[in-house]
Amino acid sequence: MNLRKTITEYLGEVEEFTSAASDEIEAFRVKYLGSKGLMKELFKEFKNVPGPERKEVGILLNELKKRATEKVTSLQAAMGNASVSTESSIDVTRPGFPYNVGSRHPVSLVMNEIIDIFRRMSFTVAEGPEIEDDWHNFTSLNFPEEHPARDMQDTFFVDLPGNFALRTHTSSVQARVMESQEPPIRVIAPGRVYRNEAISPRSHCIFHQIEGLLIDKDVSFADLKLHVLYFARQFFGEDARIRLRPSYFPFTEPSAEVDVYWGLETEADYRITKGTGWLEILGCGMVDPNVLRNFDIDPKEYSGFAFGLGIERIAMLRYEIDDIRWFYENDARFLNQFRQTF
Ligand code: 2NM
Repeated sequence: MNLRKTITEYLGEVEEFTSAASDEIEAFRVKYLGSKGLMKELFKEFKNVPGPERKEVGILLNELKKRATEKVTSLQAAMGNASVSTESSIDVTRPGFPYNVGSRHPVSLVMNEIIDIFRRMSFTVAEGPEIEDDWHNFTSLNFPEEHPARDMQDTFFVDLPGNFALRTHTSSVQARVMESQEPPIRVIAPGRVYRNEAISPRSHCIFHQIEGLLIDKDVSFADLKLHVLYFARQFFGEDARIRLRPSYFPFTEPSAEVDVYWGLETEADYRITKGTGWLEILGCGMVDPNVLRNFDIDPKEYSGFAFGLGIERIAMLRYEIDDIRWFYENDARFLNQFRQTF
């Protein structure tokens, strides 16, 4: 092996090598300077070089090592600078619009729309804890001790000292409002509630409600009807029609369920309204005097109405969503359909 010739060839190769790719530069480094690399091999070979040539070959060998090292250092430095400069530079050719700012969840969209309607009717928004005690979630609201809602089957109890559960409705927020404020009261309580129910296309153990409460002097059932009708027309359109059916809730007497007329033209209308043309949108009633008394509000002086509606139900109608579970899957294909661009 003519070592001098070999080294000269490698010097040429080192001279010509160039790359901006980190893996190529690393391969070059390993080839020349790695622990089993060319330089190791050539230095081993150097031991066999006869005396008269040793000085010249030795100088060449050191030169090759120096050049290879310099090459790696300079290419790595250039690459580092290049990547820094692309990251910090702004691509002025990128389109500025549409600008994707993500999306609001359909539950939030509907919740905000309903909140806005009641804000315009001078209701304020109240919030409260999701872990509630028995008094605020049940007892103060006239739920008898043996009411089925208090059962393990319906309520998620929380393993804390005291009698705590995940709130089953946002009425617990209204309870806290009545506890801390004097009438007149006009509040809505939007929020997440929990019920120990089997999960199906129509129901989930987590969902969202907006409940409303109005207490003042001389509040009548006619006022309740007026507010509900006004809401229905704001939300479903100016020509919306409603009907009230008698119902039962522990905290209201009398109580009613409210339907909005949906129509009965298409096959889907038949399916959605079960052939009636009417759709239930909320429950409501006059606040039971027992509830008022629990908060030291005199039922002879004051009366009030309350209502509650499920957001997911309304959102499913508005956006034609056929399975409530879509709301909690965080599937981007679902959520992106509500994306807004600016
Ligand atoms: C409903 C139906 C009827 C309701 C009652 C109260 C409170 F706290 F004032 F007693 N808040 N919300 C109520 C009444 C809720 O949901 C279907």
